[in-house]
Amino acid sequence: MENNLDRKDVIDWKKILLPYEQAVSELEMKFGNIADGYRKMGEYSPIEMVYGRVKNTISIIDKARRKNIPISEIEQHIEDIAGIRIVTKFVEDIAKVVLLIRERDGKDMTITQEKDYISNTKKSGYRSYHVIVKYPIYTSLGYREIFAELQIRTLSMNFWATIEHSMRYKYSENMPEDMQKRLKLCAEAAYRLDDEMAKIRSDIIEAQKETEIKTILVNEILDKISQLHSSAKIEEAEELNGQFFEVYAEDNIEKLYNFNKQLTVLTELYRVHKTVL
Ligand code: 0O2
Repeated sequence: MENNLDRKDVIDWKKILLPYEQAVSELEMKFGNIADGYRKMGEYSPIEMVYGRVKNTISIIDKARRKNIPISEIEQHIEDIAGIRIVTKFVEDIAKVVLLIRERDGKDMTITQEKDYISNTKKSGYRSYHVIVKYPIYTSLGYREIFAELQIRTLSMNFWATIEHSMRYKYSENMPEDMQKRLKLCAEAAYRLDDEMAKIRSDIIEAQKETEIKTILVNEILDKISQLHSSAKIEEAEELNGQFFEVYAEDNIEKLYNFNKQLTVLTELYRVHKTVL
């Protein structure tokens, strides 16, 4: 197999990897922003977290050897040099994330392949949904189109894959059978965890939504009180601050909502009063 790697060719890895590094950082930001958008609207986000990595040179060389790919052709044939992990809480959210990606097809990325390792769990126990895209990128080196692999999986699938990956790395191709069996058992436990969580999904989402709405309300209230304070309505602001803590202690979202409404009217009144004077 070694004859596939022309050992005389000196590869400028920095130059090869630069567009992938930039693509990973752009894609992390794009999907991270979607999650932030949901949260800012007080809505449940199907995306829990996003992180990416550029495959390291050792993994690229090993994969090229495994697949008989000449190093000069890695960019055309290795599709996961840029990898983005989009992690969800629940299995059900994976389909929603895939839809979000499909909506972008032909816009800022082009889907070339989808691999469903959730319906078709790998022999190792690996579960994840992969979408391979072509991603256009403008770097200091000019315009390029590169492959990126978006791996969508739950927290539980991600936990298992991360541990299994480090074991695979440790043992290279020769993982002891006993370890393989134990990892399979862990994969089954991860599957059961996803299954149990799915049953209480709606309760969890409801609780999370309430927390997000409460955070938005509290931020708005504190913002209005601080605006009053900085516009010299010191006594009024202090009085309202005290009232806020009383309402907050009651742990009743309806009351917080009404307090915020009253505060909006009050700040508006003070604003009009100030303008008239
Ligand atoms: P790394 O170190 O993460 O970069 P194919 O020709 O499609 O069969 P390919 O290109 O390897 O083979 O695609 P596949 O099987 O979809 O794997 C792509 C990536 O998915 C892997 O990259 C892993 O990141 C992840 N993956 C696939 N199978 C497993 C598994 O059994 N366990 C874990 N932990 N991850 C897996 P690399 O290059 O293998 O590894």
